[in-house]
Amino acid sequence: MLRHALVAVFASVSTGFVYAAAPSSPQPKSEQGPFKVTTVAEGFEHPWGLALLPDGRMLITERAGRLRLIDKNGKTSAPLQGLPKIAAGSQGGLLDLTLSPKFASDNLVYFSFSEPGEGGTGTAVARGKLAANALENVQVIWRQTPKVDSQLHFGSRIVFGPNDTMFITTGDRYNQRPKVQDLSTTIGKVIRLKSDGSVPADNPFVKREGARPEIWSYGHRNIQAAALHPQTQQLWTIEHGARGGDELNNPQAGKNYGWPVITYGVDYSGEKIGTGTEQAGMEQPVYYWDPVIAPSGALFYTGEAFKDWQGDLLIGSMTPGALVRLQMEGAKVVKETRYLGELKQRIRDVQQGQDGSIYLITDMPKGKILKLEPLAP
Ligand SMILES: [Ca+2]
Repeated sequence: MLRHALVAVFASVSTGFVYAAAPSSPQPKSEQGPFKVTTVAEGFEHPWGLALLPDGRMLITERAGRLRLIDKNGKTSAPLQGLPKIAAGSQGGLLDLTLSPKFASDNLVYFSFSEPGEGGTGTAVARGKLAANALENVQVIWRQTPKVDSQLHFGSRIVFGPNDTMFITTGDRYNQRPKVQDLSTTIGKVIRLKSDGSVPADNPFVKREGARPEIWSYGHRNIQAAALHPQTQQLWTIEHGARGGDELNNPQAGKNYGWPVITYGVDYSGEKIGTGTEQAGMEQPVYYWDPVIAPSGALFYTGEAFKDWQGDLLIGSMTPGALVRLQMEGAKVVKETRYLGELKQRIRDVQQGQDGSIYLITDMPKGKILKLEPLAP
């Protein structure tokens, strides 16, 4: 303890800052959860995003570029018509989807995808009106700039916030690290828009010359899990590190989350990345994982079915494959628990049903929709 205290004192003398190093995962073993698991539907090719409709139907994306409806009996539709041109391949394709907060009246579905264009591909977000067998009037409302020659690290979760805002998470496109700290690009950023795609007047960089006005926060590697906190209405994100260094963040307006300058991981080759784990002007993660969980899909649980889980953050893990539960006290993680490790499935998205049951999708060549319900009393 004394030694740590001394190190902290010297650090504050030498740099003028005292850092609170982020707490890391204790790497818990997967345990039996208080639920039974059933398969709702199956046979999806690398499903990526799931949305639960108010009438009991579901919408699911397949990375290969298909969007399907699933009725209440688990019957799956043919692919819906009306999607834009999608650059499917490697990690690219049709990715997240989410319903408009006013879906009951506007019938709008928002989705993210890898868009082909001059220079390569880029993450994009579009919206369209759900009809019986199509999305109608599809309109691209945001495009990542610039498009680059890469099929990796597209992000991309869509999360609605308060006051008609929406967040879009992105990635560093794997081979574009220098652009992540560059505010003239939207690579490695969290984006904040109005629901029609326009830029909110109170975004942090709207008045900074040379910066993209839609940027909310920067210095992110690849964010494939994100959720709005039900009480604070703030965005929480979980991003992929390289080898080690997956991070939980609570991104604040205009702040720099460090990639690729600071990280708790190393490169896949074992080589060091950046300068270390801490630097002035760069935020520490709330929590990090090493080894990684490969996070995708997240929500703050608010249901009645699993009362003990209310307020907890549930995250899909693709590697080793689990449902990760973080118990929170305010903005701090107090406990990590893992479930479903025995399935050895890549959990790609997590959604909550109206009755509090939890729906997961597995990112596999023949992926499934799984439903978690409480064990009979
Ligand atoms: Ca970081």
